[in-house]
Amino acid sequence: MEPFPDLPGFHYWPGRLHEAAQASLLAEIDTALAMAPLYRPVTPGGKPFSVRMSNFGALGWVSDRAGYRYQPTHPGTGAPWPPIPPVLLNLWAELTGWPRPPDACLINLYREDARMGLHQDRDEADLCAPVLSVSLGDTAVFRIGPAGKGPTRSLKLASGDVCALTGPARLARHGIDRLLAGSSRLMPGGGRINLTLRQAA
Ligand SMILES: O=C(O)CCC(=O)C(=O)O
Ligand SMILES: [Mn+2]
Repeated sequence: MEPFPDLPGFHYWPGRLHEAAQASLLAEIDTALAMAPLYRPVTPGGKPFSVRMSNFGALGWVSDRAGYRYQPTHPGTGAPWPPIPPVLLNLWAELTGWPRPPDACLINLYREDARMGLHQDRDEADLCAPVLSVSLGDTAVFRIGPAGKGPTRSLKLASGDVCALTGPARLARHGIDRLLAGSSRLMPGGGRINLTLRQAA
């Protein structure tokens, strides 16, 4: 569905992953994170992010003093990122219909007070390829507005919800205002994981 008719290209599939699928995806993420541990990146200005990150895929999004970029290895371990789980590749094929598979999947972990400021995803080579986002765990207040001028509005993203930025909404400004702590029991200790699939190269 398109929840905001004045933001064509922003698609939303509430509850796309049922509870058992969420739990098995979370188990796959946990296994992968043992090899590619979550870490706290800093902005190019040196400010720590409030989310912790890791990646799946041939390329992973990283940020440090040198800037934002995609790279094939984990900045801490130097090892390649773990492969993107097939369930996510299938979701991309089914929901986006894009002819090429994603080569990058950013993993964001939000604990209670974490947030993400309003930004555009624009570090990818082809800014026409869609961005697909999967939410697990506590509900987040997601904010989105058009690429240029125009009002932002919010949408609650709950565990199992999937959304996509495509076409005219590909460069929409978006971010996470806050979490609704305690809204999901999926993750031990609470919090939220967001998976963002992209074609980086
Ligand atoms: O956590 C989210 O839902 C958004 C994540 C995001 O926008 C990003 O990683 O670029
Ligand atoms: Mn983003």
